[in-house]
Amino acid sequence: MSTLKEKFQEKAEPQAAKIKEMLKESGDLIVGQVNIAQMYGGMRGVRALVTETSSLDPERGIRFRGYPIPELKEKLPKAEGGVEPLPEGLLYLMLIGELPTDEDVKAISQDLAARSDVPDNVFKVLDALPVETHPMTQFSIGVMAMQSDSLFAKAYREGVHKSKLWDSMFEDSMNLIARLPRIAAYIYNRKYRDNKQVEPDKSLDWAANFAHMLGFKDDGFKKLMRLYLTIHADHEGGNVSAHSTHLVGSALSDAYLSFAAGLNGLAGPLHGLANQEVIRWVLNMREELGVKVPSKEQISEYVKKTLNSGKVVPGYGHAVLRQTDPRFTAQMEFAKENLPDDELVNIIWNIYDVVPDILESLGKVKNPWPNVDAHSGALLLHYGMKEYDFYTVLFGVSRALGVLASLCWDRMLGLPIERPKSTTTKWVKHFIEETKGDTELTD
Ligand code: AMX
Repeated sequence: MSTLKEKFQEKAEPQAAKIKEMLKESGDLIVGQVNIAQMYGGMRGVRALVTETSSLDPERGIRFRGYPIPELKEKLPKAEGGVEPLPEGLLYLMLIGELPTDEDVKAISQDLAARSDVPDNVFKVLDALPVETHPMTQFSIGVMAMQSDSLFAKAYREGVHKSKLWDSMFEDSMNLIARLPRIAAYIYNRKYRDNKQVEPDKSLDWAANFAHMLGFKDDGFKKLMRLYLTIHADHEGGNVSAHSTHLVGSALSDAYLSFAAGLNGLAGPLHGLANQEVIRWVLNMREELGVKVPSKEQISEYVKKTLNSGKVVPGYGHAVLRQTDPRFTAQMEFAKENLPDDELVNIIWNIYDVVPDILESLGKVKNPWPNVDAHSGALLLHYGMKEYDFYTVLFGVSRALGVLASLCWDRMLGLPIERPKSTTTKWVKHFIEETKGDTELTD
């Protein structure tokens, strides 16, 4: 059986050649326009990136290589006796563009286990940080501490031909994916469990071993981790973590430098940090109201209070989606199946009944529906992970799968350094004056 790297090469090399041809023939076709509001408005809707691994439909949500989440849950290989997909299978799908077999996935699990040893210096670097440092900061530093191992940086320094750099990018990406759970678990155990570290169990799959190293023995938590690490892996190319990884990688920075940039973006409260913000917000609501299970009326009042104090309702809204996030739905289904009577989960569902109408009534929120972060914290809390500052690290472990698969594609396609044109408000004002002047003239 050929290795994942050989399969990637078999698939991606001819694709890279076809894209070159396509660009020669059709590179000058116009796909869109940009208006002034988009220049100041975070470039919403500007179609200016190519990302192969997944694509986001505003109404139907994420498609990984064309497959929506419910279909993935059905078609991706599972652990023995398991019901949730294995994230290794999604990595295969994103890299190769085809569904893997059970053997393909087993081979990835074994390969990741074989690559998973973390150099001692990384733990020393983490130990040197004040324990109160936010877990995402620690995680990013942990990733950076491994950068000296980069095979890509070494290959570049040794003058490897540009067309062959994808090979060392692939190796770095797989090494990084393999080691992230260990680093994340180390941070968790040092910060929250009196440094009680758990040695990896290399016979387990990637997600189950992560759950094990985090000190969770419950099979339910392993099951949750498999689902969690699958659904958070990718959300096309324009979101902050994917785009920053891609952008930094375009300077031929290696996978460590690029992924650390992505993690730092994920750590923002409008992006991946929203999952910790949701739980913080829900717990604050209970505390302020002095009730364990607030009624829908009480939730409604609290939402209005949040909005009136100039804050966002965390876990709601999206820059692209215009419907309930299928990743929210997948977690809701998991909860209905596994923990339907959980108090906090029921509060999350009541919030879902109340928030969209209120956000809609503001008349400015483009998507009043819940995103992925609205549900995840309640599931984690159910299994005993109460340290919500850590939640975004889980997101980061998962996000590595998508953004690093994309980075491998970037190098295989030989994409150039990213360098869009920026402009000044002075230029914009001048442009408006000229355009209006033209309009008046033609009138
Ligand atoms: N609560 C209150 N106001 C909201 C809101 C929410 N959940 N979502 C959007 N708005 C407001 C915006 O702040 C903006 O207000 P302004 O004009 O006064 O500045 C207005 O509605 C229009 O915004 P938009 O076009 O609908 O959204 P956007 O594309 O600018 O931002 C997002 C998208 C996700 C940042 C925003 O919806 C938000 O802040 N949500 C809460 C934070 C969150 O859950 N983030 C996680 C997103 C998923 C992820 O990346 N993990």
